[in-house]
Amino acid sequence: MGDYRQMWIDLGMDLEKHDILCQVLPEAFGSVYLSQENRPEGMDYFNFVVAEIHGVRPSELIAHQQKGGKVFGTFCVYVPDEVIFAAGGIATGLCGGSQFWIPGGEKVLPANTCPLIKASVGARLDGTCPFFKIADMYIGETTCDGKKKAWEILNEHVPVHVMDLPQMKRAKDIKAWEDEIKILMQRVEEQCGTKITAASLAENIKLINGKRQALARLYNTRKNSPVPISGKDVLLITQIAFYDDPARFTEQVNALCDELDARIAKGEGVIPADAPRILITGTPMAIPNWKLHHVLESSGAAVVVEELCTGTRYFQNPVDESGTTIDEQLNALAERYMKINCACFTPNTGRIDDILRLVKEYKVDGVVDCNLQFCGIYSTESYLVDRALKEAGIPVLHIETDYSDQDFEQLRTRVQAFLEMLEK
Ligand code: BJ8
Repeated sequence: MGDYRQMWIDLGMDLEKHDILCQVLPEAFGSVYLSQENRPEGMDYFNFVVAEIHGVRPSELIAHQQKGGKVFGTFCVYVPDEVIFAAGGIATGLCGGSQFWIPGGEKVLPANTCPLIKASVGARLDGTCPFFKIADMYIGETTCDGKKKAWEILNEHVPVHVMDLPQMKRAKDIKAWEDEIKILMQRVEEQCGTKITAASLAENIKLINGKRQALARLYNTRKNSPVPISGKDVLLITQIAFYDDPARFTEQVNALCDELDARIAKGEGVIPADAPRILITGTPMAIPNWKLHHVLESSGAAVVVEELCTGTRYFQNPVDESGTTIDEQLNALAERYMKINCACFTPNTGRIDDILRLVKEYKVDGVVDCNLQFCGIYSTESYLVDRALKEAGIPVLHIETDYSDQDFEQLRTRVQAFLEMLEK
């Protein structure tokens, strides 16, 4: 990584603690990622983004602020980035995916809080993540109870605007979400000192749709056998999608897809064609949470698709681009975002329909339903996921884990037994 010490000092970060993180991350990345063989050349860009994770993009965000721009940190795929970019702001995902931040979170949160929330709060309170320090405002949402309470704690350090997400999908709920997007729009306009116009919103709906299309193209390449790219690499790209510059990211993903198309034409892959094909469903995997993919793929499986917020939930369903007035556009945004299937909704049958559809489209042999510890909504929904998959005759393995490496060997044993069962 380049020398960004002065920038981190200016941000008021805890450099001593941060140095420890800077030592651990390259090691973890090297053993999980750089050990893979025959990776596409197009991964070089994404390797670079990770290697410079606390340097390059943070400096771009600071440069934006120096020109008077604002940065908004987000924690959920329901928050419409389009509105933030349309006001001239920059949206950046902030979910924490490292064990490193857990003790910091546990200083203010109960230990039986999900790791994603603990890590996110810890990253801010410990001062070891530049993204958390840079953001002028966080955008929270009323998805799960842990997050709702975490906003109150974070709000003591940085202004948090909370969007009230309805938890059913009736017409009145979609309308209510549209109203919430309108309120967000006003708040973002106030912060940025700009006015969103139908033209700026249309432009940014296109921009974010472009990112979705590129990701959809990338995922489509994985329908082939052998897969031209590992699940690990695709997970990394999806994680980077949350904070990279959207136009540059789209360009890089499309360039990678050109290379993957050429591989497919030659029948070239990264994992043998007879490897068991796995779909992962469950709670999101924020960077640098690569544990499950690593266990699966280093045990001989090919992860071919993720029904996750760091997966298909993030990019499927583009926003309708035909609206010409702000009201039409807000309605199109609400319609699109309310199609996301999060377990905080009741009922959430769309998620099960999606899993069954993806199993067919990606010719999946088995499903791993993996939830973060203490996530009540997803672990409760597991019962319904499990039943639907069993009824459809699809083998499923249920896993509950956290960010630590303590259960790594136990996970490996369970995953290997599952893969052996699929091979029979
Ligand atoms: S749309 S999944 S990103 S809320 S934080 S719910 S793991 S207990 S992240 Fe999420 Fe939006 Fe839904 Fe997706 Fe559970 Fe943890 Fe809550 Fe979590």
